[in-house]
Amino acid sequence: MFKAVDIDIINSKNKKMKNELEIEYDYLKGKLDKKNIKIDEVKEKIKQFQVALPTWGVGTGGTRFARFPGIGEPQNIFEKIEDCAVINDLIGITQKVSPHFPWDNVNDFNELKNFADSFGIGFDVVNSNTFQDNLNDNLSFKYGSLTNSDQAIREKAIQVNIEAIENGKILDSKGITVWVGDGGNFPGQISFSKSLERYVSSMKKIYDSLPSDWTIYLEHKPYEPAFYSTVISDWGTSYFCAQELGDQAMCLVDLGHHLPNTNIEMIVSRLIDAKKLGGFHFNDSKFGDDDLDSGSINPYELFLIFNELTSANLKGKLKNIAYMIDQSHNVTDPIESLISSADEIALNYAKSLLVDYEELDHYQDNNDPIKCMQILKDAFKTDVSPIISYARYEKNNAIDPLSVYRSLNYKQKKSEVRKKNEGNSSGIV
Ligand SMILES: [Mn+2]
Repeated sequence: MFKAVDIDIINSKNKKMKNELEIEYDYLKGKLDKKNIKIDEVKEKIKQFQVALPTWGVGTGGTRFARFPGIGEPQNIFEKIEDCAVINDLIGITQKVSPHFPWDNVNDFNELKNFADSFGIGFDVVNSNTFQDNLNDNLSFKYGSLTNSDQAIREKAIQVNIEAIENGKILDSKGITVWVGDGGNFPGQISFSKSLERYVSSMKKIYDSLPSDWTIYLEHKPYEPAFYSTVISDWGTSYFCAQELGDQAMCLVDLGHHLPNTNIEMIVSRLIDAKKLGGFHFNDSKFGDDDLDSGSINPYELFLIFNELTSANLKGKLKNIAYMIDQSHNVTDPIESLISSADEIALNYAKSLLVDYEELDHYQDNNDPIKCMQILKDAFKTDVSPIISYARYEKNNAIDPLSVYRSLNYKQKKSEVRKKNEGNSSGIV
């Protein structure tokens, strides 16, 4: 910790802001006291909350039309770790990164682990990529990977996943997320039935390679890159496959992987009751898998998702949920987007902790929709930012991380030492 950002800079900025923060915190404490909510307990939960950063998220993203590289962009996994460490030194709730293989492949994974350790950064769930071709052979993923009609190509896709697990073991990861872009662009192009059967059969081979303390996360998505049908298109298919695989297989909900207006919070509840909710990819969207910053479009949806999680947690129904950000930052400095997104996620988690679930239960059972709606709205409308800022202050992180980050002139300095990325091709990384 505090190798990427000088702690003296954080402390001196905090010193100037502390009085104002205490006034705001005490004011909120007074308001919450009246509702019998103990502000310090909420703050302690926020201090323990963690959400993982995606290594691909610190590079400038792009659309399928173009990419506009930023200055001082990280060019390899080591530089990505450095950027993630800047974020974590400032906000303290992002101690782990989630790598993507083979994008983040290195020759020596022990060296990578030691490097990350020196920044106080650990490794969360690993991700496998079989949605593009990475090796110069004739086995292409153009027509699918784990579900390809050619067994040799399926075996190659399985191998990519097994290698990701092997890399993750050295990095002390405890899970792998599998998302496949497999599907069809035309009616009749693929057999729905055969492709699902091949998926399950391929996944069973990957599942058999899992260490006993690992989880495999299945990520669904309705469309893109395939635009007519996708093999793991929705939570129902994901749940079916996770059941087929066994106890170590769980479903992962990427907020952007749903059609517009889908009730994602209800899907969350269903998966909790089915004991198959494993993790999240946080982002926001307006139309599709837009990969916009968490809470930037529909913060109320984010709150309602945490509302389901917190309510289930109080009933003892929740365990080991892997929280991760999965966004593409096309027009912002990715570091700024990730600071703001992690903040938004923590804010909405904190708001869910203000809900009196016994009271909500009471009004639900007594068919009082207005009171039910108001209970949730009251929590959502409460400005809990002093809690988040105070939690950061007590962990020696920045009260106002964005202003500290901007004062560092970090990307400008990095642009003088990092190799310039001339690439402006499309694609997410
Ligand atoms: Mn995702």
